[in-house]
Amino acid sequence: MPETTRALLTAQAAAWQRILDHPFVSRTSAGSLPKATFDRWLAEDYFFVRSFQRYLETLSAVAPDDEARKVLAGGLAALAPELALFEQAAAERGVDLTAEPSLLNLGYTSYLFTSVEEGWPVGITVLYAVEKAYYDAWASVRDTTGADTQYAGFIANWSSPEFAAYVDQLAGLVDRETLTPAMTLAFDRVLRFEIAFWDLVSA
Ligand code: MP5
Repeated sequence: MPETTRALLTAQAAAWQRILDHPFVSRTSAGSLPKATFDRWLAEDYFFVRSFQRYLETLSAVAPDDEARKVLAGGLAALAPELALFEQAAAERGVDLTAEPSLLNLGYTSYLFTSVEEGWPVGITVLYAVEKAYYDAWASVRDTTGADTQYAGFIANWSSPEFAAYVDQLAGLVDRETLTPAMTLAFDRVLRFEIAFWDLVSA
């Protein structure tokens, strides 16, 4: 049922555009993002990704079959090099990765865990929304930035052909489900969290 992801994306077209048009994204592309803003994102997102790792393990435990478990295992495997990328950038930039996360970040990551309790269709919808948002945002940076960007590692991490294939596989898992109001709400919530996360680090 490819119409499930199509319906989710169509209903959220305006919010999706706000992610792509967010000043954090456009300034990252233009090379005009203040260092402090990127550094704030780095520390907040490190906390997010470490929580996300445990969330993905929790979601895998309720995956309905081997196909789904295999896709999620691929996502989990990518997180070790991703965390290493954050740690290297933080060391180079002098960022403290142990800083207290914002309440927004705690809310977003808590919501990820809560969503698993709503069952697989909502859980996989949330995962798809989280990853698709980052794929589209970083693919936009990739397509609009210069070759001398300092963010090459992060662009590659979320906009590589491998990550694109992973997001497509997640879409395939969502498209096995019939759309429910709970899935629509979960998708909408993730987008609101994503926009608020960019707003927070840019403030
Ligand atoms: C992702 C992220 C992508 N790193 N941070 C936010 C706020 N949203 C989405 O997740 P992952 O685990 O880095 O692919």
